[in-house]
Amino acid sequence: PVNSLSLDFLTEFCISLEKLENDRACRGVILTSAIPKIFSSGLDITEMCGKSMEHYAEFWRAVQEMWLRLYGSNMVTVAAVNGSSPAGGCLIALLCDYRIMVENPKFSIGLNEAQLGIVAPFWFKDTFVNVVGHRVAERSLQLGSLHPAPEAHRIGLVDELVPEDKLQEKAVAVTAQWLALPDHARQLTKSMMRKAALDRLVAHREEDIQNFISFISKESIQKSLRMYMEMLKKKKS
Ligand code: CO8
Repeated sequence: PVNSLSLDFLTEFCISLEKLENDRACRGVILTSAIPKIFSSGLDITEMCGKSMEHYAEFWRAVQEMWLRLYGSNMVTVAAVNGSSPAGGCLIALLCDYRIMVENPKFSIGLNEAQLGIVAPFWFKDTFVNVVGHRVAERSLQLGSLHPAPEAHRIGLVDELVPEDKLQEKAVAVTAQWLALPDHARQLTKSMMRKAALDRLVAHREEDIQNFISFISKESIQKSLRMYMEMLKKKKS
């Protein structure tokens, strides 16, 4: 109901992306949500609570896989952010080539992990720094900020704001603009800009999985996540 990134969602997402990547007729992808007001609620917190070490490893590998495939995609990728986009939701947008968000200040976007008592891994941070620069990323990450759309635009986290009814049209126009360039030159340029970050995760993938498992299975972290989930439920009642 909130497009949370569960293991199943991430697996399906990677398979779909791979199919499109291998389809020579497909040169660009627009990522958006079919759910009104929510782009994605980020990683599915229930996948990180009370599960086995094997499950944490499998889940984290799937998150890494999504990151590697989307950040390294040869296609033009445009995020049409039509609602709230915390944490992993923000990450999906960050991995695209261009971000367009609905101008409604009620929708916010950011890497808010610190608010949950957890820490965004270095590769989340790398993509954030590559979009907004070091200082803005540092402050935003330390505070776990969720930026309302106008602020997200001001700090460069999203490239453009549009009225809700113009989002799809704008995303198609931007994609067409990017696709007007020769694929080869654009793809090599993209790869040059992103290679260092991609190589870094590939080189440290197993170590990163072990770090995640030892971090997430700590009782203090499990407690923070449980409290956060309770807070989400209480907010509703
Ligand atoms: N995972 C699992 N369940 C979720 C999540 C989530 N991320 N987000 C919401 N839900 C559940 C809620 O608990 C609620 O469940 P129920 O119906 O059983 O009570 C249901 O979805 C609907 O949620 P809301 O009532 O809150 O729906 P709203 O429309 O009012 O709000 C929001 C939607 C804005 C998306 C809101 O739900 C929200 O803010 N969710 C939390 C988002 C969040 O903080 N996500 C962070 C996830 S962590 C992450 O992505 C990166 C982790 C990096 C790992 C670090 C290494 C250790």
